[in-house]
Amino acid sequence: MAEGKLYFRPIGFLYGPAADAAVEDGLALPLAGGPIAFTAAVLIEGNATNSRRRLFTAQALRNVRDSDLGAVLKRVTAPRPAYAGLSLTRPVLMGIVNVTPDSFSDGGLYDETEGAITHAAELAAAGAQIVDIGGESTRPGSDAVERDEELARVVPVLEGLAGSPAVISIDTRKSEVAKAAAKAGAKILNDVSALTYDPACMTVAAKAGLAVVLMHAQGEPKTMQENPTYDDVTLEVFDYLESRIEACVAAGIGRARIAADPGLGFGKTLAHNLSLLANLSLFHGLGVPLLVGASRKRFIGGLGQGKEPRSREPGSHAAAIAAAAQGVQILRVHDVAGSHQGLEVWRASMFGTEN
Ligand code: YH5
Repeated sequence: MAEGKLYFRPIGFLYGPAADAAVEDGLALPLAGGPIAFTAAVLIEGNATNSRRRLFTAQALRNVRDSDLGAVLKRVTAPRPAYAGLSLTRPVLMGIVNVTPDSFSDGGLYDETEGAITHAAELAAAGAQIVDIGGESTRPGSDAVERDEELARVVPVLEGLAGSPAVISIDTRKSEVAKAAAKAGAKILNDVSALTYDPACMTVAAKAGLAVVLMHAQGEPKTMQENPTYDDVTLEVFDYLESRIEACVAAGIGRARIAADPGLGFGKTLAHNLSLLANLSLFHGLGVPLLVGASRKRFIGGLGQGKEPRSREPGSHAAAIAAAAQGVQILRVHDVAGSHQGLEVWRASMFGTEN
């Protein structure tokens, strides 16, 4: 059947008891092991420049005899093991902690360190199961930060977080920072270059037993928003993440320790970001947990009004819920308390309050 590669986008989602009942009756299939189920799927055959789309119901899929389809179905429906010790059956919040001079008014390293430790503790108390500590701004237009500067920013914060109930994630592209972070207790390496900026990150993650987040980006932070182009953004991002997952597995980072992220805002126009958001469920075909970070990014303001990052919160909450509704397991957010409230209300309305 397949001409070229086969991609699979689950659609028609059911939640909670309705999902369980439909799976039981063979009318739906579990998305990444549940508790969301999908009742149909778009099969995409081809590549980024030439592809064909066909819609199948979950029932009709059972009559398709194709080994590529069998393999992708297995990846899409298989339960995801715990990631960095966290169960993924409910949305997990990753709270963002920036340890960069521009996020605090008066500079001084002591204030910066204390401020970041306090902020991380507040995020954990508000419902963040992961706190992501970053000492290099990778926003559009940012310059790279020297290794020693980045180490000086993040290591005291990581040390101050020893004993925190949250899983600690280090947002870095540098192996020396990843190594120091692992030593200070970080369990996740969140790398916006998917371990390509500094290839030694791969060895550090494998040796230290870190879980990793592999994020897609086109270009370098400084220039990535100048003229990003794709033939088909979702298929190209999918292929890239798939190849990075395979590279990590080959380097000894177990599949259970890998999460994938389409990298909203990283070398993407508004249209690219919206395509990715609308097609997030495709990425379950990677067979690993998914992470999405839309929080306060420029494209949120590009839709509503929102010039100031803080005024982008309502749109950020909507994006987080839209991602969770497609089964994205981990959401990277600034406003943990607000996101937690929004997701809990969404969950209770869609799943009922029993589980
Ligand atoms: C991400 O998506 N993003 S740093 C520009 C903004 C606001 C926020 C005001 N690290 C991600 O958060 N790691 C960053 O406009 C990330 N996924 C993962 N895994 C950029 C950021 C931001 C940029």
